[in-house]
Amino acid sequence: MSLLHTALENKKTAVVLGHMNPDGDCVGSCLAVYNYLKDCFPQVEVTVYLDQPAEKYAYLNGFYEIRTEMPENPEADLCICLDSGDRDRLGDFLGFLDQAGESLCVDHHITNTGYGDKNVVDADASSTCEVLYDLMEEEGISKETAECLYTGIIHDTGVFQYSNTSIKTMEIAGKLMAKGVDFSTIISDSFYRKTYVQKQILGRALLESILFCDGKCIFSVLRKKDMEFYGVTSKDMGGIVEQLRTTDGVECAIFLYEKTPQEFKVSLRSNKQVDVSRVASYFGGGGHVRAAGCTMNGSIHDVVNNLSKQIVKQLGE
Ligand SMILES: [Mn+2]
Repeated sequence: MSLLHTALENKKTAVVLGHMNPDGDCVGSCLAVYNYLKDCFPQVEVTVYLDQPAEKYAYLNGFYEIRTEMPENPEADLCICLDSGDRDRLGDFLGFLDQAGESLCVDHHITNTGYGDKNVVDADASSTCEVLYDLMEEEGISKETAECLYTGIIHDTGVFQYSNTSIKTMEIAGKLMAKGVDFSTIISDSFYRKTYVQKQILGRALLESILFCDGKCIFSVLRKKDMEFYGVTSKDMGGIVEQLRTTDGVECAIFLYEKTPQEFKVSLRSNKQVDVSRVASYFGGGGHVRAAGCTMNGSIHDVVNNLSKQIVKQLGE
């Protein structure tokens, strides 16, 4: 029996938590567990608590059952924490972790601190959904659960593109396809589809991008006044840095947006050579080898200058 099944033994209530600003893997894994428990453990009362996820995930069964407010008395026999590397990532719902009788953490972040009573962390897995698949019994996975798992996998792999995609990832995706998931629609509507203003700011970011370092690096920035003009928030910035990264000849892409005057959120991507997690951690951030981020202060000129110094250092190695 898997740790998920043993953790549910003799439990009457379970809460499912993810991380702040939930992404596709977070929403997908939380609702996968929700659907799986509803089907296979009907005696357990299960509730998902998350910050309001994006409407584009509304096709996932259980989306409208997600609770977004912390109750006064956070209590549960079992607290299942998903896709969250440490306690603080649980955000407003952290209180459940200490109140619950028992906790189970399922994750794929290499930095996971093992904060659960039981932890299933596989840093080689593409996504938390991939880890979850192994904890579930094949016969118990409905089409609805499969749609949730498939969504998490495509979001964390960039539709099977990033280097975290393994043979096993593809095998699991194949098994989920066999459950009848509408993969074309899921990929198109939840991953590639953007709102009109998201397309507009993407276009603007590309139009105003600047190549430097003999075309090996590219950067673009969105200022607060531009974000206000288009009526966009940080949530609308997804995918812009990826579009910069795939520019012909580019090794390293930088995308900045202004959070407050002179304070920038920095996203970094690289293709083969630069370890952007080293660059990001130098400035107090973190992430993965090919995708990382940090927050920096100063003028745009200073921020890009400081970043490029660290990048150029690695390009010369
Ligand atoms: Mn994930």
